Amino acid sequence: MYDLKSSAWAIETVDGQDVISGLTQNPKSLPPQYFYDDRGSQFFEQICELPEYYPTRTEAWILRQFSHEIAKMTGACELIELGSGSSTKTRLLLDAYQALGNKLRYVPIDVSGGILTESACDLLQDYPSLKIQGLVGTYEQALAQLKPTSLPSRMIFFLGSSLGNLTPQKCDRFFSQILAALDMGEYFLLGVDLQKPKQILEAAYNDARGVTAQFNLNMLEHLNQRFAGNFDIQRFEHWAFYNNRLNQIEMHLRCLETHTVCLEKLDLTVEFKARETIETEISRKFNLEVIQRELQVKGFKPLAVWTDPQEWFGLILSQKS
Ligand code: AVI
Repeated sequence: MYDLKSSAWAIETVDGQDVISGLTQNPKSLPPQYFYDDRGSQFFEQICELPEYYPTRTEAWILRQFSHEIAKMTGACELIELGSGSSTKTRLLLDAYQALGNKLRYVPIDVSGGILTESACDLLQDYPSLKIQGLVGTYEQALAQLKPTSLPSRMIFFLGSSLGNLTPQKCDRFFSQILAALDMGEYFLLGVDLQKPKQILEAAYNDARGVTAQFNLNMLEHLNQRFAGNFDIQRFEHWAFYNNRLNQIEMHLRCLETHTVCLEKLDLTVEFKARETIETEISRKFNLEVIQRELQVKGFKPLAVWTDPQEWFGLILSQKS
């Protein structure tokens, strides 16, 4: 059974106030959720396949090695995935939970209805006994909608180091929302990208084929479509670097020459000077001990940590305590 609920209440409800405030502040910024229209989600899928972008394949390696251990530790669980995208890595968990011989229930949550529907249909073909209930929306909206399960427990999982795209304050709020959505003893599986040499990190966000640049620039196309805008994409370039002090990649769009942009539906006109930048994303890189301590302080009990031989990526299983 496939039940895609309430399509398209994703960013609609935000009504662009976040765009107005981001573009009228100094320095300018835009929220990263505007990357993910259907085209942006496709670019992201391509990024995940790039040789320089190690996080996806490293996390997949960890899941391939340890999903059965995770499934044994939690027992039968409803699997709830935040930011499910193409659900590729999810298959590794589904295989492990299927091997336990219990019912399989999966709740994918994503802001892009297109990719969610497509991947849910693919999964149903390969896992005939799987029950899926997709939710299109932001994490906050979806977490508030989660229902109790008929299975013994639930596990919310948040892979791909998407946590790194949240500022520390937003991360703190996000942990509170996860905690509020879970019952005592239920599980939270978190994938985080770890600190490593700057050259490796910068290469991952400046790939030779320029896919990350297209992904970044597509945010302006998305805003043009969504808010009847006239960003001239040719006048912007992709710029990404590692900030050693804050342990984060910072991704920007840099305006190459003066430009006046109107977003009609927001009744907004914005002036750009040559070389002026818009911050579109941060991608924080974590230390395993520090992040486990943060989880503990919030009210999670870390149960196990898995990593790859180079210790580039970490997976932490914790429980609401
Ligand atoms: C989704 N998120 C974890 C990616 C990251 O690495 O921060 C988004 C991304 N941005 C550029 N490349 C990938």
